Amino acid sequence: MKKKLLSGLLCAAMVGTLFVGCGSSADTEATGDAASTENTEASTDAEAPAGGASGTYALVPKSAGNPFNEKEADGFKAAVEAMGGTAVVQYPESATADAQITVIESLISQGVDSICVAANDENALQSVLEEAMDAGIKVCSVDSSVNKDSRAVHCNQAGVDEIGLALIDAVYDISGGSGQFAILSATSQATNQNAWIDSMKSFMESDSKYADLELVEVAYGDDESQKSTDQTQALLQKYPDLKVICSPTTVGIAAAAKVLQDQGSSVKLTGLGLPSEMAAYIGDGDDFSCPYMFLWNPIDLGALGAYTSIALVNGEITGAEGDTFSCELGDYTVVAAGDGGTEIILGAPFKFEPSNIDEWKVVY
Ligand code: RAM
Repeated sequence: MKKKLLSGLLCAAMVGTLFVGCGSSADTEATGDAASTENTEASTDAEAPAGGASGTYALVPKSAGNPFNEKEADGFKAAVEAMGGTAVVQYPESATADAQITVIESLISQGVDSICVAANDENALQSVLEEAMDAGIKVCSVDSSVNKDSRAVHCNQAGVDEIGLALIDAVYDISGGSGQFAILSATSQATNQNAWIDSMKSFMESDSKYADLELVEVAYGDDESQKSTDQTQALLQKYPDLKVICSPTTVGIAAAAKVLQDQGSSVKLTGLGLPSEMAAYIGDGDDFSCPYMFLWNPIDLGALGAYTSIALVNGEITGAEGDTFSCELGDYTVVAAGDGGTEIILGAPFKFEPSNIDEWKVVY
């Protein structure tokens, strides 16, 4: 991993951009090599591969004001522009399906070529996305999926169970294998968080290893910093014996990390966080609230959404299982997804811990 980072930095020094050609998810290791995580900056000076992109490709993130979503959007925009296309990034007014429906309706009337959406609800966008597809617009989801009938394919950051297992194992490890833990999630309808939480629960049900762990509550901070702070404080008050909070959202984990560390709480934290936001809280010992956490490269995830949109519009793929395409990130195959639809997987979740957080906090 260090080598990849160094080679990425070297690449940066040489060509002034880390976005293109410095990494490939194809050589990502199973343990999570942060799939071309060294790609830190958006760039528009890449060579467009044959096939290129001449249309207008839209991204609808989950919500504005979330640094993860902004990095995802940076990656999307840079990839579209590098391919010669026009990128439209349109944030909904709030992290709700209704706000996304309004945005998608307007994209349909603008006649964009594709819509890539990080969904605030798995099912509620179906009718507007079907309308888009009927109008000839190619539709995929990224980060947080829409149901199988609402998309051609989903761009997934990592396998759902890979993430679920990493999280429940972290809770098990940090708690010492027993005791109370709580989950601080994003919105209650978020497809991605709900899938990861369900996966954690099914590992708990199916493996006696986790029998002494008690999930006391799933709280929702709605990917808003203040609400996540309030929810963390409420959990601490309600559960005096709480050992661990697991927050599978970058907004939630950053808010909880601050509350726990400022209060000198003995409750420990893990989950999914941006290294740049979490560096001050990751460490060993009582002074730090988070021993370790996981994530993937949000810039690359956005870029994968872009390349997938372009491949759909160009007719290189239809989103059917077995379809393949190549892009600057590597070679990808469309595989079956757990919901009966199909997906393209970016890589494996990567573990951020005291020994590597300083390297990664400057990357994303
Ligand atoms: C938040 C968002 C996003 C999720 C990350 C981990 O920023 O909810 O959808 O993928 O956390």
